[in-house]
Amino acid sequence: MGDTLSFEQWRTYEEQGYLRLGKVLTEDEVTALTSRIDEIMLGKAEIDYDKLMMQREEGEGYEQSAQTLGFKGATLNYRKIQNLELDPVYLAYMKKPVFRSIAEKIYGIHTRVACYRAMFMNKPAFHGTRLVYHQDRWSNLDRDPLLTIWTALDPATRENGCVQVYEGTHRNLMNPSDPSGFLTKEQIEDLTVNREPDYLELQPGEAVLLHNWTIHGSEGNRSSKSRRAFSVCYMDADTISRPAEQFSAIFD
Ligand SMILES: O=C(O)CCC(=O)C(=O)O
Repeated sequence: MGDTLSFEQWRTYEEQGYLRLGKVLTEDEVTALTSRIDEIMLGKAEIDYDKLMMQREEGEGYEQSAQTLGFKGATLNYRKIQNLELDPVYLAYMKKPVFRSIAEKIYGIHTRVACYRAMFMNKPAFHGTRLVYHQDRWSNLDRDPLLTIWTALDPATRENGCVQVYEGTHRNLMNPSDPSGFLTKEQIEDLTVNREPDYLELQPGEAVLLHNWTIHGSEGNRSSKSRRAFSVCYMDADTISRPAEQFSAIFD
């Protein structure tokens, strides 16, 4: 794809709260990212593991681990790995010109953009926790990040727990005073009773632009292959968090 979105694409994004971007990675680039994350999970990467948030999925005789800094054993059975902006291979992907132009459109050309979260999300074969419907927002920030790019590294299918979204839900914040963006049981019932979500089935190397308020979630993986993905949330670099955190600038 090119480095800028068309007028039509922006209109679809504004209506839906998400947009399928199509292929943003070549096959070789996908292989570079998948090999790298496997290397990280297996403890073979030259990286400061003490700075990576690594959460192990349950399985292989382990409970799901806490989301804490540091390596938790050589296994491909990780659920989540955060702080991947510290990895040069992932950082290079995050800086692609197309993402810069999307960030400029969303935050304005004079806004410095930082990474709020650069996160590997994995659903190992026959595993993977169900992620209940939520909006991506955090009340410890003085303004909401608005932009997430979710990229499939493996095929993402209904069977292996692709992301499911509800169109048009980006217009309202469901629980403004709640610290997290998770919907209540009643809100989920109301939302799902008469409506199917859009299942974001994607090929490896395809990405979706998501407004952070778009309600989304995913099921577990019922297949024999992993569902690896990379999700990056870009924020206004002037965002203040409590307690204070440092965020790495991505686009100056
Ligand atoms: O990968 C998933 O299943 C969901 C990821 C998610 O919630 C996110 O990227 O914000």
